[in-house]
Amino acid sequence: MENQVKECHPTMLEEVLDGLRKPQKKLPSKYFYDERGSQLFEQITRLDEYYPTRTEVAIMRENMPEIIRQIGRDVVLVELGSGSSEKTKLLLDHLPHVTAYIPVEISEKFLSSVVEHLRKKYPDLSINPVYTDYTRPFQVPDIEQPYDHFVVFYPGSTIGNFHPRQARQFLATISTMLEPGGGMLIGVDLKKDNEVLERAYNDKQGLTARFNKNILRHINRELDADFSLDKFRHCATYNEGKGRIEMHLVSKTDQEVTVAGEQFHFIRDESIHTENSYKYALKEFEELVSDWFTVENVWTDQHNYFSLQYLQNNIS
Ligand code: AVJ
Repeated sequence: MENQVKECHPTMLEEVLDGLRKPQKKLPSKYFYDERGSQLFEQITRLDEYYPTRTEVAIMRENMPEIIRQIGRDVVLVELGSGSSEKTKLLLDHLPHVTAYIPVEISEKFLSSVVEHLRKKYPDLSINPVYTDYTRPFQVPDIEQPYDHFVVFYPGSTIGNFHPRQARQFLATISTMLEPGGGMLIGVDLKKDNEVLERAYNDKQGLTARFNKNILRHINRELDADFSLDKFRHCATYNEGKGRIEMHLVSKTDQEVTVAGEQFHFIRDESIHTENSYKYALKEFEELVSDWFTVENVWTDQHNYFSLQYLQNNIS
């Protein structure tokens, strides 16, 4: 992978203030993931209502030999937003020879404890964690051992958090990072019945609501802000026209909130848009990636809820 030119990127404070100054207030969904947020997300993945994780893991288990063949030998596996690395363990248990594993994760505390666990479980594997926000250019550690190619593992349909325009930009960046022969193993959530979708983001236990509100807690701690979590309610609906689940935090009352000395006014029922989760038809996704990647393989479940895809880098 080539090193990237370091550009000027806004800080968390700039991104947060920028979002809150908009007529429709919004916050970048990556700020859900402090240590607590990462743990809450792990709990969400085990909910009955939340089909994506369970379905993706089942797809992996059912198609393992083919997936392994597709990834190939002597691979450097880069995982973006590695979280608990649960799905990676499935791959690592089956891949014949992995040169190195590079988990990339924004939550430092969370990643360091996962890496500790992985080093015990795979003592012979070279693990080179990168603690960063992978939506910004980052340097991939030098790989000392000989390797054949890079594969970027991007499971969970996290690509759905990007607006399609941003997703294209992101794919273009990944494509320039990959040397010839490289590819991407990516999870993509599919369009389906609205009810199934909405249930997945409105669980009975209220875990998704806590996860959503955790973004305010994270901002309070990190940026000297004074959001009261009790004064907002969780809202998640499927926007059919745009093909996305939208999560919002809705103000229960008129209120003022201060972030790093700047005041923000909320009227009752005004929302902060905290997340988009785009759902794709297979054709739409193929079209989305086509400037940079060829869809080599698509694996799905029996209900066509979710897909795991192998994208081959076009650019050589
Ligand atoms: C991790 C981005 C794939 O969009 O389904 C779960 C995050 N948000 N519940 C998703 C999430 C609310 C999740 N992704």
